[in-house]
Amino acid sequence: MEAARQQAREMFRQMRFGMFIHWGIYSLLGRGEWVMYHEKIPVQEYEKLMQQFNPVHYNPREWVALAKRAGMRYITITTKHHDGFCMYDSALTDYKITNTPYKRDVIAELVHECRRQRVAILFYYSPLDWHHPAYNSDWEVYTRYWHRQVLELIRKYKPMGIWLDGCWHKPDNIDATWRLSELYREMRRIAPGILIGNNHHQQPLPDEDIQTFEQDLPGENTAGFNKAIPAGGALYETCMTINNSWGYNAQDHNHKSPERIVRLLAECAGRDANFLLNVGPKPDGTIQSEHVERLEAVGHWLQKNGKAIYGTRGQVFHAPPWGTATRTAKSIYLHIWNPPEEPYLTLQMPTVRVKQARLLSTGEAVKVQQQEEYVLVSIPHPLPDTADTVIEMEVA
Ligand code: FHN
Repeated sequence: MEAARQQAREMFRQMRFGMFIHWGIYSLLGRGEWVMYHEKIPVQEYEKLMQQFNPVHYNPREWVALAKRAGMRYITITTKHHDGFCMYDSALTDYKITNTPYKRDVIAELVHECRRQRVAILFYYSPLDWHHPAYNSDWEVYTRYWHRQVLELIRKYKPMGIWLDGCWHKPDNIDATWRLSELYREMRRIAPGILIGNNHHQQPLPDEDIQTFEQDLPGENTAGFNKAIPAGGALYETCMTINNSWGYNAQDHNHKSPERIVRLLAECAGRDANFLLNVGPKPDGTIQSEHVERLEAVGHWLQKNGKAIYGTRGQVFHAPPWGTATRTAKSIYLHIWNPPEEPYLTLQMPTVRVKQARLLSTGEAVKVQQQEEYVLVSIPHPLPDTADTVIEMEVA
């Protein structure tokens, strides 16, 4: 594997926490990103949204600053969703953001801010396209179109990775149908270190770097497209919504609590997975306050406990009832939110010697009793952080 690709994979894994952004002209209707399909809106009707799209309050500097306040190290944004509308200045279509009253290339502006604020950026792109006339009439023409758009995105904006989503629409013989290997080869020719993810709901292809688990944790389900397929070396990434909608949905108030989001982040890291948490900006370019508040709460937790997430690996214990655990070469981090009755944890760790332990957020020492086959770790009652109390154990 190319050194540049290997390096990008390692950097991606160490980042652990990203912001997913689903934003498009569908946000004008406020009923999610599938509104065109669910409400059977004819293409000519839906296209009119383009003339209304004018996100005057779009502020990429604030979006990136929010991601950083949340402790997110990368952003993955939709450049084209299934509706076919391009949120960037594509040379291959007029159905794009620069032909709206807003006129500006929102992707270019976000890329600039990410570079300035040193946040990595990846692009979501949907090969599935409800708008392009050739999608249903001339598969060769349409394949050339979408392949060239992906290459255009890489050449023009140099993202860290491409996150494809929609090949599940034609799932048979997926590589040949969508000519993925041919595209991946060309992607890697022009950008050797580019990361490739494809949410096709099947086993990752050899040239794919990221295996996506949508609204799910690796290993949680063994059925359907989320089954925890033994990654052929691919990195795991769970993507989730804060409420239940990817694109802005004014009626969806089912927002996860900050506590639940912190635990999902820890659960992902404990399963050696990144956590890509989604926001669906409003048509005016702002992110709804319920999501801003939750992101800032997670960022506050990460300020005190980030060492137990960033740059760590998972798979330390198998499904511990008390929470989860992450590790580095020198430390094991116990993430505790469901403590046992006893005032201690019993950890089966026959080959590990614990040198000392402390509460990560305060540095307060924690008592550890080393036995032959296991270790007893005292836990404070009540837990100082009900969302996730982290104990750092320095190990020999
Ligand atoms: O259909 C899309 C959906 O709109 C959204 O983009 C999610 C995000 O992972 N992916 C597809 C559903 O699997």
